[in-house]
Amino acid sequence: AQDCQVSNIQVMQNFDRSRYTGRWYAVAKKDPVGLFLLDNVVAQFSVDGSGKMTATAQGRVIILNNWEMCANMFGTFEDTPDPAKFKMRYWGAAAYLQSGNDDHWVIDTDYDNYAIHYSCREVDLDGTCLDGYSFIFSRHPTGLRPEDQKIVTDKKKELCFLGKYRRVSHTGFCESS
Ligand code: DAO
Repeated sequence: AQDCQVSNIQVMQNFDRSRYTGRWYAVAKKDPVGLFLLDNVVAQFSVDGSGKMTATAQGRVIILNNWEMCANMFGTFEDTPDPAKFKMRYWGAAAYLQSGNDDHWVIDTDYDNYAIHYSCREVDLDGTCLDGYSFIFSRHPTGLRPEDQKIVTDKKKELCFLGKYRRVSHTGFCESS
């Protein structure tokens, strides 16, 4: 069931943002054009007093050609009519880090083990995604459980990103800096 039309992508049904809160480790990533977060990517989602979703994220980045650092990022999420589709405004703790406004869709999650995120930054004239990125998240720093791998592979295929992901390693880089 994949025609690669961004408008036909199925997202998580009845997404429950409060069950989604807490720490998620990125275990795989499909990069956008001009990739930013390289590895050691950990996101922490929260729901504030008014029910709005927010997040912080860390990850190793290389800026100004050759300067390696751990980026501290912040995101706020604007709700849309679909509970699993958000508009994410994001920025860095330092002005030279990337900032922007991206779609942020939760494609699938069991809340306790895995989550699949998707963002298309640019839809092509034919309705497919020209520039997008996607994170596969795990609650476990060690990676996905074997029983979640088939679900994730099937979803990668539905997103038309199968074969475009790379593994995101966790070396402790952002714990020491
Ligand atoms: O890494 O190439 C990239 C694109 C990612 C941009 C978004 C980073 C900031 C996210 C903040 C909180 C969200 C999970």
